[in-house]
Amino acid sequence: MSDDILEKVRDSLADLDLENTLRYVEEALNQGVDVVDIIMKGLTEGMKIVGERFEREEYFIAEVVVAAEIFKEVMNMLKPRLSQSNKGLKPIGRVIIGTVYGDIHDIGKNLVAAVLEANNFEVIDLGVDVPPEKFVKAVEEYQPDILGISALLTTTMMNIKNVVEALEREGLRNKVKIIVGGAPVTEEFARSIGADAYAEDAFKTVEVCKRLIEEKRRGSQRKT
Ligand code: B12
Repeated sequence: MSDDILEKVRDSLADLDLENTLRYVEEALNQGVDVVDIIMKGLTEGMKIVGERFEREEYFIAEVVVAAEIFKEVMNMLKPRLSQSNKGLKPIGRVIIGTVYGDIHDIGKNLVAAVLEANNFEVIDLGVDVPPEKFVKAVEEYQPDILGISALLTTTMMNIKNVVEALEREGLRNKVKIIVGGAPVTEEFARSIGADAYAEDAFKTVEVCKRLIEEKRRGSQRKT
């Protein structure tokens, strides 16, 4: 039953049909389907299909832009439902997040930020196309527990390394845990550039960030 409606959400997003995407998301909510499933099995899977159609040249940039807009609109509607009642609670930790220089993809980063906030992290979002100096300045200014860096292109992935190196040069590397992610990024890559952690999706990110905070509080500099 719930798989059926999630397939409809997935396919209407993939077919760039805003009206039906919203309708099926409403229906899924009315059926009691978990918001997490709507996001991961419906919207994210739909976006994967859009990527595949783009690769096969069935879609062009214009279609991908429309899909991105639908995704964002639905997320605006779902975001309040993601939040647990954190009001009055002390945040678990502070996270700065941004998409690397040369890269303007932000749907995944925004989703990570929204899910972290819903799980009681304080999040400072630096946006997209963020140069290393801006990451460095933000780490200096806000002294976060964690820095999250997103890259969606194989060509911009290496720019994450420049951020890690810039933090090292400024003597800030040991003050912050670094987590990286985005479609082309892997655990192996994360290790190879000296990041502390990798997470494959927004919900895993919460788990990993909690672990990083504990490690940081224990004062351990051990790589994860
Ligand atoms: C939407 C999209 C766009 C939109 C972006 C709109 C926006 N506001 O973000 C637009 C149209 C602008 C775009 C442009 C381009 N794109 Co594009 N795009 C996509 C597409 C279809 C979907 C990406 C997406 O939003 N997915 C949904 C989200 C929810 O998933 P996600 O981003 O992977 O995020 C999750 C995880 O990765 C992780 N995560 C993400 N960030 C972080 C950060 C941290 C810290 C952590 C822990 C985890 C984490 O958690 C997220 C949530 O669960 C992908 C296809 C794909 N398969 O990824 C191509 C894709 C990424 N794009 C691609 C390309 C080539 C381009 C362009 C170069 C096209 C062009 N010729 O102009 C430009 C580049 C522009 C630039 N300089 O950045 C290629 C990249 C190929 C490669 N390997 O390098 C892809 C893979 C498409 C393809 N199959 O060819 N694109």
